Amino acid sequence: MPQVLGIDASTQSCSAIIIDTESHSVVAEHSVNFGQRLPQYQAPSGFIPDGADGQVHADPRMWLDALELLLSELSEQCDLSQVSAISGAGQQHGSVYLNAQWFDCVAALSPSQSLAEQLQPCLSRSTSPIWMDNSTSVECAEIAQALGGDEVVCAKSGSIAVERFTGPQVRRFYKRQPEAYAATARIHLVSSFLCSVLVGQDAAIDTGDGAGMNLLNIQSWEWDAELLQATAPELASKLPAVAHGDHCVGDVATYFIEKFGFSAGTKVTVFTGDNPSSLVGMGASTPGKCVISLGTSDTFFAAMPEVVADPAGCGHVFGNPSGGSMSLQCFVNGSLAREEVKDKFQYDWDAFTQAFSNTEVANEGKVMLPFFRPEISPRIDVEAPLMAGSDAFSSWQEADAAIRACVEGQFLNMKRSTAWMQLETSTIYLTGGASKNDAIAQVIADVFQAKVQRLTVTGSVGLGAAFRAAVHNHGVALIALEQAFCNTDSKAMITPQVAADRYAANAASIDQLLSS
Ligand code: ADP
Ligand code: XUL
Repeated sequence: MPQVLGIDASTQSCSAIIIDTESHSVVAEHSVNFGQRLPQYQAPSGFIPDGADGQVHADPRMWLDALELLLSELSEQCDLSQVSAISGAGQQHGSVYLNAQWFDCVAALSPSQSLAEQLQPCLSRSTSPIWMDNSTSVECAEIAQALGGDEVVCAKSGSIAVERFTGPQVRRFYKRQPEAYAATARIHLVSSFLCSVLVGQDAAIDTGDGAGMNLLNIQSWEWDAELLQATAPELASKLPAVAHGDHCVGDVATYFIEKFGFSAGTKVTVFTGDNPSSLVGMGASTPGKCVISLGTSDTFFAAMPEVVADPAGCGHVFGNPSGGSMSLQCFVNGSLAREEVKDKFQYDWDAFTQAFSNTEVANEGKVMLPFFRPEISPRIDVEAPLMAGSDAFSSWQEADAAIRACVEGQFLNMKRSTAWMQLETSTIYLTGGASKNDAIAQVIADVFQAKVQRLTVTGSVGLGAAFRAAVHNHGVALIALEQAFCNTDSKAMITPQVAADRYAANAASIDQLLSS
């Protein structure tokens, strides 16, 4: 059977795509938005707002309920018994804490009750810290000190100790709730948690998502004993196995066969992180293509021919699900920052887009770094945008200029922050929820002096997961899938409309804002 399913469990929604690997068509696509469909979890943007001390958590039962809704609604659109292989991806770094009941419970899921009802007793921590959490500065410093400095942690794990990464999050949990930590028998990532549920057994963490934990050694691709020791006691026994991206975890569990009509024997490939999966779905598995993803976070990433570390300590090396490694830089103030500026003026996306026609490129020198929450690229602990220009602009009296400044500032900052990757950026491949916005794409083209391309099939995270299921379970050639599904819409290509030096003064102002 040629149909494969890719699942994308991202920050704000859980989505699915089914593709036919013989006819090269999209069979079905569906998405469930957490905030809209599951308001009982009080997470309008996928996380519980207003956490104390930089804490950002979500309820893992919300992800389970969303998975059920997604598959139930998908089964109304198409026949899931035709799906022969599945893989998936999750928002990176977030962690799920489970007690010893987990192992038996996940293997005995009954279709007469929901996943959330059955797995709730297994949670040793009721909520999960996610990638937006920045509450662990103290723990990051402790881990760095124990290892002998940031450089050592970075050389081992591909990143310096980073607040949102799983290891520092685990350490904070261990320090603050030692009994609950002791009662934790397994710590999963969002990706490996959902994969485990799907196969009804404890699943491995892949090298793509595992490298976002400050626990995995990127030379050996095994848990690093020193990093584990610096993080929390007896951590090795609480972590699942590590697997490369081609690992087949098992067959889909009876729960999903009986409830949603999957066929017995449907194979499941190990899940990965949303960004590594997007790398595959964008047809960027081999070095040479540079991707910007505009999801909840903005990310900039590419497959790398060799491991390159960021001297500023803000970038990351992750495993590439297709082999080798990838580099990535993440910007916290992405889509939600654009939304904040839009909502400040009660604009909709059309009015937001129109603002670019009402203003000039480079915005008469008015610049903004829209850091509504502390930024990580670069690290700045502020909770309000940094602005420079006229008084009226800086006091939010110029709606259209503020919108242009927000977007221009985001990508001027992205350009300066990602220079360490030394990538050839004459073409940039754009994906994620905001990538459909031509005005944003034009700013990217102008700032980077690059052609901006988007794929005709959107949802690169789910598409990458579907590709991985087809490649690793059915031996389908990745190149054939890329040729069939990763076509760019040439009519929608955006090219630079201004000279390279047009942004020079604004770039200098951004440098100044960042250094002051
Ligand atoms: P994630 O995968 O992180 O859950 P998505 O890739 O689905 O997120 O992107 C969601 C974001 O896309 C929303 O937060 C929203 O700000 C943004 N978005 C949606 N439509 C537009 C638009 N027309 N212009 C700009 N941004 C948009
Ligand atoms: C990457 C990161 C985010 C999350 C959510 O390091 O923190 O991009 O993966 O998309």
